[in-house]
Amino acid sequence: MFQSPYPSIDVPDQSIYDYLFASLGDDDLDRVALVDPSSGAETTYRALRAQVDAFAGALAARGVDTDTVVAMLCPNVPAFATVFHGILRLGAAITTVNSLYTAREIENQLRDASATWLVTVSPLLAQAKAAADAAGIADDHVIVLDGADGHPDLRSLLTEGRTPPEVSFDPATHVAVLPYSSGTTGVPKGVMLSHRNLVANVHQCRSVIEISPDDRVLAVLPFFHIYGMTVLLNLALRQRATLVTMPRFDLMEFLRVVQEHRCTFLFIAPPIAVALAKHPAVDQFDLSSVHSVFSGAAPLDGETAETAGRRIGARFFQGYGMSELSPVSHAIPAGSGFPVSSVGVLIPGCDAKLVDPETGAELEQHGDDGLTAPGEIWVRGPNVMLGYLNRPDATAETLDADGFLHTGDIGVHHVDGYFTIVDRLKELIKYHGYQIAPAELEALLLSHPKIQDAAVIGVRGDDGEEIPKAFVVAAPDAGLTAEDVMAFVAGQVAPHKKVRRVEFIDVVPKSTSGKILRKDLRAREAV
Ligand code: 4UW
Repeated sequence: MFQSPYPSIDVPDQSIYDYLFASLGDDDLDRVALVDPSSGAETTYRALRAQVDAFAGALAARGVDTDTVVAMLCPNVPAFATVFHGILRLGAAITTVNSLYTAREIENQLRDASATWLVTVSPLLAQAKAAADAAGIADDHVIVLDGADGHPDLRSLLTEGRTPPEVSFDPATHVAVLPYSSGTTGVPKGVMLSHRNLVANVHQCRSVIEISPDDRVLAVLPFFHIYGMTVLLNLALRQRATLVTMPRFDLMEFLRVVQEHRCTFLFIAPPIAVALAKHPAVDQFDLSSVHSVFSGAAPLDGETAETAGRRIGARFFQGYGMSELSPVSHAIPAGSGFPVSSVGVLIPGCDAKLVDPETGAELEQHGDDGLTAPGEIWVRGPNVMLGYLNRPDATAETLDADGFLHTGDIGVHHVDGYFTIVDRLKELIKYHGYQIAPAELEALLLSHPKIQDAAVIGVRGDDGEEIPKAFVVAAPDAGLTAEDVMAFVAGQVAPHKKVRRVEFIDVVPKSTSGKILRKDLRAREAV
């Protein structure tokens, strides 16, 4: 077993609200917590806490309590922090929805999570309302932050000036958030993360990812995804840094905001590292304020990161995690000198095993190259999820009796203490850091009247990025084209889930028990 090189930590026995806001000192209150570059509006920590309390009070007055699940369909705007922490303060649970989701995808999540409230913004109201109507959520439970007829809005809720009630729950067992993840297999499932999971992961990260109160942290990674949620909305706010919010990624706008707001710390996914390394526009901006860039959510090419780092004069780091780990388990510590192609060390409080997927044997010996053989990474720690919502079987397949979470990722360990991710065992596909569950696309493909069978795997696109490819068995004489298949899927899913390549085959390879033999399809791609 491998252990974190850091001393063990005591996770405070608190709600995430108390951990972030009850601990605010007098010196922190007038610091700027959030900046909205579109208006220049700033929110101090004092104002943020007051808004969180007022929002919690207004929702409590409408019956939201520790049994309520609230869905959030909202891009990165400063009010996200108010709503998110206001709901958590009441002990209600939040399920965050990808803001690019279609009505169908939103409805699925609302239903699966049993959400009875939805918070959104007016540009997303059409799909939000269609989904809410279908899931039986009435308009007075659909809050439109910037206002829409017939819906509560943020300003009116805050100006009620209510005080939130005292609530009590056990931070160790009470669900705080329900992000959705497909885990190692199947369709997306609600990942039950407790208050303790969220508090733990921030507490664990604080000594490794060194954000200071003087940092201006760019918040372009979405708050609805676990990476942005924990590292930006929780860790950066706990460190009393300033978050500069961006509702969507656009390279020119990204560069302009970094320059104008003198951002110091960037959290990115690998495609942004590629742009920083290669795009000509980067030289037209003054990015000298940036000292650190952290990449995660998908494999980062070491050379690309080094080129980008030299070009903008910043240190590049990498972290690794997954929704089920709240999400961080590994990160490169500042000053460690570990290669940026690695994911660094186990954060405090985490243990890990590397397990040979064929034999189940634990891999611990380092070879002459300083590396172990590749094995599946299993992680244990206070950040490991409670389980999947209403899915005891999937939970049991992922979380073992000793408390280890089987990540489905293949890594190696270096004798100096760092890990490198080398492959993925599970079905999951990542497009620009976002999850795609092959099982979800396969079910959708099978709903097409001219498709008899289908299987989806991740392949490398022309630019080396992972993309989903569908293998389709068409009905005889169907006259179905690859374009038809792609258009059929594109009409029903968020853009990142689009099928980007199609191959027609005679039969989908399956095991005797009917499971798709994805490795056979992968082998077919390799030749
Ligand atoms: N290299 C290769 C990586 C890497 C990776 C993740 O959508 P989820 O559930 O969660 C995430 C979390 C990303 C993240 C967490 C904490 C952190 O510090 C950081 O970087 C600073 C990023 O994406 O997807 C989880 C899956 O994404 C893949 C891997 O397959 C994992 O199981 N993944 N990070 N550095 N692959």
